[in-house]
Amino acid sequence: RFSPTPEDKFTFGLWTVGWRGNDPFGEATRPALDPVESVERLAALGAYGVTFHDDDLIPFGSSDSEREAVVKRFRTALDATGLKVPMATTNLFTHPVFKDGGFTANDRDVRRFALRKTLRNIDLAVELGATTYVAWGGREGAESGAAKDVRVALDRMKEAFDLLGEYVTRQGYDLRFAIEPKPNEPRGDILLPTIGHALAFIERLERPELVGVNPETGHEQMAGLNFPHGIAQALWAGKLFHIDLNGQTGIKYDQDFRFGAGDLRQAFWLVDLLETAGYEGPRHFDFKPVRTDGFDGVWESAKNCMRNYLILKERAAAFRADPAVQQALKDSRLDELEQATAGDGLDALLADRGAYEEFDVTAAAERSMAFERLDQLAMEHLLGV
Ligand code: GLT
Ligand code: MN
Ligand code: MN
Ligand code: MN
Repeated sequence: RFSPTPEDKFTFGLWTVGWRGNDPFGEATRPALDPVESVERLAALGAYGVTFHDDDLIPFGSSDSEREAVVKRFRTALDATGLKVPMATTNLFTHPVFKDGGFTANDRDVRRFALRKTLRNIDLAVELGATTYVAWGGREGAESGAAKDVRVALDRMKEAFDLLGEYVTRQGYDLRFAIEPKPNEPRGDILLPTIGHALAFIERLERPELVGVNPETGHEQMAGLNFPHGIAQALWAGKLFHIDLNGQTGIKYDQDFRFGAGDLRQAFWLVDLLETAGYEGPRHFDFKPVRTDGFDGVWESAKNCMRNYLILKERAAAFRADPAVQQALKDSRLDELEQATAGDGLDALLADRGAYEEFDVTAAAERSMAFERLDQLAMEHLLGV
């Protein structure tokens, strides 16, 4: 029970289990992990796939022959374990050259390098079978006002995504992009800080159909936002191309806890949403195993990201199946929300005296919404009572 299989479509970034525990105040607490070992262990735990930044797999600055050897060894591990690579991404944040960003760095030569680095890894991503390419612009931003002309930087950001879209179209690749929003950290303020900002940006691109979002639990919560609500809007817009699941407790530094830690209620509603809304993409974990632990904690937390998802999936399904819940949903008139407000048309609405002139506002205001009972039922299902 609660043991995953590849059908559950759980995936992990190589950089998650491979995080060595270095933070702004301290050095690494764990040695480096061989990507091949990560592939083998994640497969043994029941994962479906792995994802990677170019530099997670191929150390920055490797020669072409070194690159080839690394990729060959990685591919052999994938073939042996059956793990898939549904997504890949570019590291445009670690090397000092990206200190002012990649696609929106003030320096034009840095922007051209960032694009070439991305295009190069897109070729590899497609070769390995990826259909989603994530773009997290962690260094795209500023610490001070005059340092970045945000409107112009957005022009450069658009230029980058338009070029990437042109490239995959020309190559005939089956690959879509997913922008990952984050409000801050490592920059003081990052461009495209929330799901909403990213969705609005995408509509200005040359090929908006090629670009969606990859929201991360903790990133929206760092902005004080409700993650399931953001995911619901991304689904509503047809833009949930990918998702980064983890844990966060409120507005503070990016905690990247394992999924299920942090805001447990939002995790419950998120799983309920993903499992009922027809989201078919990978359930991708982007977390950092706490730096206090050794590799025991790394594999324990990787296992438990999946276990917690499956527990919440069971709890959410039990909530939806409970006749008392179904009655409570009716009492709270969720079924009425599904009815069009003026399916009879604008003229009928204007002619309907009951809608305004004769509307009993006092009686309507007195109707209880009965939300407290509904939420207590949810909580009891979540707690397994
Ligand atoms: C980095 C970041 C994550 C992004 C990854 C993709 S890398 O660890 O903190 O949220 O998803 O670039
Ligand atoms: Mn992420
Ligand atoms: Mn994060
Ligand atoms: Mn992260």
